[in-house]
This record gives sequence, C-alpha cells and structure tokens, in this order.
Amino acid sequence: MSAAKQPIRAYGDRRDDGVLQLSFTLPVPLSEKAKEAAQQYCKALGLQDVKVASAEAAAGQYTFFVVYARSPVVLDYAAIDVPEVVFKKLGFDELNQLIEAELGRRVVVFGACTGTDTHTVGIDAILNMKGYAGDYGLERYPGFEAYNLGSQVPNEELIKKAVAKDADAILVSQVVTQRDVHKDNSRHFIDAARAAGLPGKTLLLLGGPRVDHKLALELGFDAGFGPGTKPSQVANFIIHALLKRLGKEPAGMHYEGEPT
Ligand code: B12
Repeated sequence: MSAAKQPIRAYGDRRDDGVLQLSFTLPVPLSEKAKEAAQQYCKALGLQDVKVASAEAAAGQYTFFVVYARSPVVLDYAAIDVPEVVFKKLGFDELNQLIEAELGRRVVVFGACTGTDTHTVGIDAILNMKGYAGDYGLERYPGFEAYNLGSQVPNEELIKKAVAKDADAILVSQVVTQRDVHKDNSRHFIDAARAAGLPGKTLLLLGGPRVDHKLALELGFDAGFGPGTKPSQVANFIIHALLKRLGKEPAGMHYEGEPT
C-alpha cells in the first residue's frame, strides 16, 4: 500500500499561498525596462503575481533583483526519497572513550581543499582545534590524528600522503562550483582513489556548500556533508562507519542511505 500523500506548497504570508522570494541578476543596466524584463522572466518561469521588491545596479552593466511571486507548484512530500546520514550522535568524551575501548588507537584522517579551489575555511572548520560554531574540530579529539593539507592540493598528493600514514578517512572539500568544477574534481579524486584501491578500505568524505549526501554517494564517496556541518557530526560518522566495517557498531546506532 502506498503512503498517504502529503501535498506541500511554499509558505509566504499564509500557509499554502505558494509565495516565494527569489533573487537573480540580469546582464542589463538598472532601468524601468530592466525591471519589466525581470517581471517577464519570472512569468516565463511559470510564476504569478510577480512583484519586483528590489532592483539594484551591480557592477554597472548588471542588475540584481529580489522578487516576490506566487508559484502554482504543489509537491507530494511523502513521495520524496533521499539518502541521509542518520545516527545517534555521541558527545565529545563519549566518542573518545568509544575509540579507546573499541579501536584502542588514534584514528588517522587527512583533509584538504583539492584541485584549484583555494577555500580553506570549510575544511579548517572541520579539522582545526577551534572547530566551528562552538563545536571542537577533529584535531581537538584525543582519539583522532588529523592532518590538514590546506588548499589547492592535487588529489593525487592528498591520496599519496594519506596512504603513507595508513589513513582511516580522507576528507575532500569543494567550495567553488562554477561550471560544476566541484563535480569534475571530485570524479577525478574518486578515479585516483580507485586506482590506489581505497574505496571499501579508506572512508572517503566530501564536503562543501553545494554538497549533499546524495551527490556524494552518486560521485562515489561514502558520505557527503553540506553547509552548517559541525565537526562532531563528521567525527561521529567516521567512528561509527569504521566500527560498522569491523562489526563493532554499538547497539542502537543506525544510518540510512549508506552504500552497502
Ligand atoms: C572567504 C571566501 C574566499 C576567500 C577564501 C579564503 C580561504 N582561505 O578560504 C578568497 C578571497 C581567497 C576567495 C577566493 C575566491 N572566491 Co570565494 N568566497 C569566500 C566566501 C566569502 C566565504 C566562504 C567561506 O569561508 N565559508 C564559510 C565556511 C565555514 O563554509 P563552507 O565552506 O560551506 O564549509 C562548511 C560546510 O560546507 C562543510 N564543509 C566544507 N568542506 C568540507 C569538507 C568535508 C570533508 C566536510 C565533512 C565538510 C565540509 O563544513 C563547513 C562547516 O560547516 C564565499 C561566499 C560565502 N558567503 O559563502 C565566497 C565564494 C565561495 N567565492 C567564490 C568565488 C567565485 C571565488 C573566486 C573564484 C573569486 C575570483 N574570481 O577570484 C576565488 C577562488 C579562487 C579559487 N581558485 O578557488 C564564490 C563561488 C561561486 C561558485 N558558484 O562557485 C562565492 C560563493 C562568492 C560568490 N557568491 O560569488 N574566496
């Protein structure tokens, strides 16, 4: 029997009114004609009751718009099926104790922002002592030995250095997404990881502002982490995935959407 339908629409002023706020840039200077173009553009997208709330000149020859409009689209939320990393999260001390008790050694992780990408803040947030949003980074955990190679690291170099230290997990950060460079570079990483025999042996994690678990699985990683990820989520994922591989996963833990 199929699950009951759960229709949803966007919520602007009132429930189910379908009102959206969207922003975009058109390659024309700010003018009344530009505002009309923004209206027509939104109507062509199927939107109704289009109101241009804000139009600002951007870099001289461009205009940045904020628009309110109504969408007739209704989605069945019950029909949406997406992989998610789900497990019970342990606290800092509990996780370190679990590592000590079940692995009896430090867990080695290597991370970098690879390819041509210079953005280090995301991988630093996960690995550095200080961490992110009041949540300690992996360097702070006695149970982890974390190596952060920084930015613009060639995929092969990250893999070579991780293999030399027999790493348990490799963390790849991809922030720039122009022309899908994050996907191309991630595929390149996975090709190199396959050539080194890593999948199934070393945990491969991908993260960045346009990354989610589904995309990471599609690209061949073990898990994906997007905006707002806290280091403790990553630490917990790594430990539970390692213990699961060893058949030592504590009772009551489970993930959904993992590759089998
Ligand atoms: C700071 C910054 C820079 C700094 C980077 C300094 C540094 N050392 O990192 C500098 C000035 C160098 C820079 C340069 C560029 N930047 Co810049 N930059 C930013 C900015 C303002 C903030 C990024 C950031 O630090 N976010 C904070 C961190 C904490 O968030 P995060 O990366 O998402 O990380 C979190 C999660 O995603 C996740 N995560 C991330 N990685 C990983 C990895 C793993 C394994 C895991 C588990 C989790 C994880 O955990 C983190 C914590 O929650 C953004 C705009 C913005 N507001 O986001 C633009 C932005 C990312 N930059 C952008 C661009 C275009 C560039 C340049 C190309 C500009 C240029 N034309 O030269 C260059 C890049 C050159 C290159 N080769 O990469 C664009 C990217 C657009 C796109 N679609 O790709 C943005 C979005 C700005 C914009 N709106 O245009 N940039």
